[in-house]
Amino acid sequence: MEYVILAVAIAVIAIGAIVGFVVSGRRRKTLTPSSRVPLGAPPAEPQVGEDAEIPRDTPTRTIEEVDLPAAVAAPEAPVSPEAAVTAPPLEVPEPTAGRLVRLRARLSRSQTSLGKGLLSLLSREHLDEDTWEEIEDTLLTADVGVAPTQELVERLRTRVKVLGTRSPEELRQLLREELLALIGTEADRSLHSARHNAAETGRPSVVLVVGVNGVGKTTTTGKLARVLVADGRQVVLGAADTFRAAAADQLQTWGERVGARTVRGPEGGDPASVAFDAVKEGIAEGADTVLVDTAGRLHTKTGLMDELGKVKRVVEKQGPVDEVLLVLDATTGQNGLVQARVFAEVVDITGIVLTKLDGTAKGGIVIAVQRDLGVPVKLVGLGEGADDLAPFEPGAFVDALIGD
Ligand SMILES: Nc1nc2c(ncn2[C@@H]2O[C@H](COP(=O)(O)OP(=O)(O)OP(=O)(O)O)[C@@H](O)[C@H]2O)c(=O)[nH]1
Ligand SMILES: [Mg+2]
Repeated sequence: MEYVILAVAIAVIAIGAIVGFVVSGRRRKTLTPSSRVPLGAPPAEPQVGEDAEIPRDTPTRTIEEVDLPAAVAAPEAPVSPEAAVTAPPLEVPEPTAGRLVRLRARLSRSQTSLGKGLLSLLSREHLDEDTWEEIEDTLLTADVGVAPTQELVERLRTRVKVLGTRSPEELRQLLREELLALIGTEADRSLHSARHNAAETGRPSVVLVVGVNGVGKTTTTGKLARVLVADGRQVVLGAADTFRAAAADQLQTWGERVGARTVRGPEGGDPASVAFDAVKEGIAEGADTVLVDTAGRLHTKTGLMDELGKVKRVVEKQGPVDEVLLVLDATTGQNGLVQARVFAEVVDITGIVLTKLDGTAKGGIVIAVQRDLGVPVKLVGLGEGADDLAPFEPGAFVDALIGD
């Protein structure tokens, strides 16, 4: 009897458990669909309900997507719609053709003492010795340099004598020709910044920008990046001025404005290794040009000059440096020549950038520095604006000096 009661009890418990399980399962089945597709939920936001099902400790896709591009993608990589909202729009630099003509007003304002001064002196009725001396002084004051000044005065004397009567137009033409002859129209002033022939090396061109502190190296490197980008080139910048973090920031800001990547190293790091990495990056990216900005250094500190030599040698491990641009501040006049000579001993300068020509009457330095180094002026800086760097054109420069 006891066994019968026990069996009945077990049977009752087992039936109860089965009924409970089936009911709770039904309840779950009826709840789930209603929570996934809420009735009356706006069709525009179906993902709200889906998100609600994901446990809180599971990372959402949105976070992963935001992290990844910052960690691995290049700035030049196709921009995702989210990034496009935050990234500043790239600037479109002005075309380079005819920039010197556009900027000539700035030049002539500060150079009147040279060109216009010479013209008015040559137009005097009596060209006596005192007047010739004044002409000479005008040229020397404008930093043309002693030897070129004497040459020019000699040639002007001879030609004026031959002329006899001197109309203002004849004088202008004569002066134009002689100044042009002094500046030279034959030199190759093009910047060697094009990518090397893929059949040969397929490397980018490498441009080193050197000069003492404050002359405008970083500004020029930034402006040059814009010039190259405007011409359709892909540019990588190397911040080899590692003395101050601010120097790399300054360069990077220039680069970001036109979409050029900046390779930088730790503050106080080895400038040569940053320059090396920049070229390596340029090769990896298939860039056209790598522009390397170097530290402004006092030419009297031989150790620092040695370092510049090292930067060049290390870069050359990956191929030749195509262009070494020496930046000179035109307002420093003859002092610039002293600097130029020191730099020329350490690195083979291939081109000169004369900055701040907008703020000086000493445009004659163009003539003096070319003479001294035997290296052409390739670019001139005519202001602090982003597009105030112009390819140097002797004709347009002389026209700006004397007016046409
Ligand atoms: N007016 C004028 N100012 C210029 C020109 N080029 C550069 N500058 C200014 O000169 C100052 C120094 O320029 P930077 O490019 O920082 O000079 P830097 O040679 O890199 O200086 P360090 O890195 O300290 O050696 C800045 O205020 C520039 O805006 C120019 O052509 N005209
Ligand atoms: Mg700098």
